[in-house]
Amino acid sequence: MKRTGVIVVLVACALAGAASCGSTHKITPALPPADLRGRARVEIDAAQNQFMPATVIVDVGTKVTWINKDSVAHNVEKSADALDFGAKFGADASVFGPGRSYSFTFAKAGTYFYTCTIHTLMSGKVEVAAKA
Ligand SMILES: [Cu+2]
Repeated sequence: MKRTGVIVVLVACALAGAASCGSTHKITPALPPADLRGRARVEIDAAQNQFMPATVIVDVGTKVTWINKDSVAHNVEKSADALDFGAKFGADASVFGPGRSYSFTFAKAGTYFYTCTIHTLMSGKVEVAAKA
């Protein structure tokens, strides 16, 4: 009986996505980061209610553009307890509807968590690496 309970919890977490189980900074889907260092511009799709790739590694100074490829509005907002992005960050649903895009240039190294507050399992992370 006890073992069945553990399995039920694991399945529930898998179905709900990692963000609902444990740290608020779990990124879904939990795929390896896309290492996009060496590029001046990087694009992240908002598609099927996910940011893809959800985790990217970029250089300081890279311009990241989020593109809404869904048929519904999303937003891009700093996660509640995330590192200060160093400048005004984010796009609300009125400017990030279907087909719209939003860009932000990361000026400081660090790990930046963001989310769509409409779809709470929709979250991402930008790891900004200091140039070697
Ligand atoms: Cu959304």
